[in-house]
Amino acid sequence: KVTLQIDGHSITVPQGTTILEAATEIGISIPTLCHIDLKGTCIKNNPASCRICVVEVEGRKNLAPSCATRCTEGMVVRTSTLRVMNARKVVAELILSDHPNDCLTCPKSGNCELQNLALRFNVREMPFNGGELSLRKREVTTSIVRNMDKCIFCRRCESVCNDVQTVGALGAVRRGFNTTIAPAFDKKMGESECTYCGQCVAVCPVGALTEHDHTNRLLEDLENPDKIVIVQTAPAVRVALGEEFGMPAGTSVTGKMVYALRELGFNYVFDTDFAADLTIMEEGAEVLERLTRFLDGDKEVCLPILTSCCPAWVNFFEHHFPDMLNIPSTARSPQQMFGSIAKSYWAEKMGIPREKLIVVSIMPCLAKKYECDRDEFKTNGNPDVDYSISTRELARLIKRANIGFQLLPDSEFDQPMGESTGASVIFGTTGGVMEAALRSVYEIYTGQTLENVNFENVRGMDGVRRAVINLNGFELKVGIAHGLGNARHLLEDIRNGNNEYHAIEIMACPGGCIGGGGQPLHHGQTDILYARSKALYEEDANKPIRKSHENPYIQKLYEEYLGKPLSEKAHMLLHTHYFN
Ligand code: HC1
Ligand code: SF4
Repeated sequence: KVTLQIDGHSITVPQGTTILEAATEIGISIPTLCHIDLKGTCIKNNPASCRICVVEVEGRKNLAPSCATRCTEGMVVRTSTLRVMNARKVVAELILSDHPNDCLTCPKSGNCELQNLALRFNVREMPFNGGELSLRKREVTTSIVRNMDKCIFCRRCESVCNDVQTVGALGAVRRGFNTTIAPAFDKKMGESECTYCGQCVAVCPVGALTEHDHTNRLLEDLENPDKIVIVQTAPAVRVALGEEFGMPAGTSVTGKMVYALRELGFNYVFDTDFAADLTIMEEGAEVLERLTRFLDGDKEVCLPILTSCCPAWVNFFEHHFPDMLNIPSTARSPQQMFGSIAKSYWAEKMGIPREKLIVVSIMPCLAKKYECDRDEFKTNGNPDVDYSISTRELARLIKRANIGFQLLPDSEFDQPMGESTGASVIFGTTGGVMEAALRSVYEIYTGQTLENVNFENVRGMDGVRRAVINLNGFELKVGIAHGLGNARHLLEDIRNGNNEYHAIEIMACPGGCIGGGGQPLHHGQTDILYARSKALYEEDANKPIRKSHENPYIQKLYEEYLGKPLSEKAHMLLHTHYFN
């Protein structure tokens, strides 16, 4: 342990603690820009390159970057002397000298860390402006917009893409004034191995990486009298949307969200959770089918089975594990199952022609935009889900439509595709899909009622988790990974023949969908992820039905339309195939 003084306060911290960490512990908030450390996940970037966090250390001539300077015994630190404040302001002014000053039209305005610092440092003029501005590329993909003239070289995106996701789609290319952050050889993101997970967007402090906004398209559709516009909402959206309206992280706003969607003009408000229950029916049946074959001694059976609801994960394994495409479940994601059922079963029931029906999804995710656009989810060019908007886009729409979100009453989803169980709502957090599957697989496999539906041993935030579930004497070994780097380790193990699992859940984003690239920005605070996760488990606990196979409208859907899980019709509408 070492004891030091920061701004006159004495503090004792473990060896190795940085000045920034020590200061944070006693409530002194030193400004940062390039630094990010999402404790409890592996999201971390600490190049100490921006110099915004400098402090004075007694006895040292130069100012020290607090994010990279370790505390030592007897150190005396000052974080807010005039010299320090002026140095930070000059650093901000220098960054701004090569940054477009179009804050008014920037998609990050109001949520931009550079803008916040300029305000905090009282920057009132641009002393270094007037020189040449570096012109860098703009690229629009289905999911992400890359506006590189706004890039400040914090390298957060690069760290998250390389170290956390192990995709390696972003890095510095070219030199000097022409340097930019891009895929290798300055290729387009759309031509790289980018999975559209959106984690680079989630950590970008400025407007260099943002989502592809579909809100104007949606407003036009909602105005069009020839269209019936329906919406589905992903599990993770309801526990994060409130943050955009000043509510504490982890406030569940399901009822207000439904009310707001009706106010916006959607004809029907449905729930992706309904389709998550349907996913469990199909994926659960696949698990049981493969297990039965395995127990019968079939040597050809593919185990472990991997979940397939996360589109960035699907993209990742298609690129990096093309030799293992037979392992993942063939079940489509809940988003796509919803679209498929809405444009077949429901549209037929309602007498709505396919071309008249627009299906929109609200997702915590940016890869969902790309998933909507995949050819295998289209019929004669018409997508099952027309497009997806993120939690942040929905919040912007609600504000634009003058809806006072905080004061809204609760409203209920429409039926039948608004009915869901507790099992489906936990899909939004890491481990939730596995837990939902276990609740159904257990009962169907053993024929016994599961009294305690809480599988605590698959919950939590550790990057890779293992659990053994006793199914009437058979030990089912399950694994859970979140973050693509963790997933890669698991898959490489399996490729090398070290397979200790029967079933694995993988989500691309740290925390699962609650930490998706389309969620309100966490600005490096891990507490937010824990609060969102806790709120999902609370919603689950408060649901009258907590097992997917007990959803009465899912039972009806099979009776009236699909027959049984893995039937020919179910295969056609609810399953998919993978490409390399
Ligand atoms: Fe997800 Fe899923 S849980 S992928 O994380 O399986 O995005 O929330 O909607 O499709 O249900 C996301 C969340 C979401 C799907 C479901
Ligand atoms: Fe990398 Fe994900 Fe960003 Fe693509 S979206 S560049 S995979 S972090």
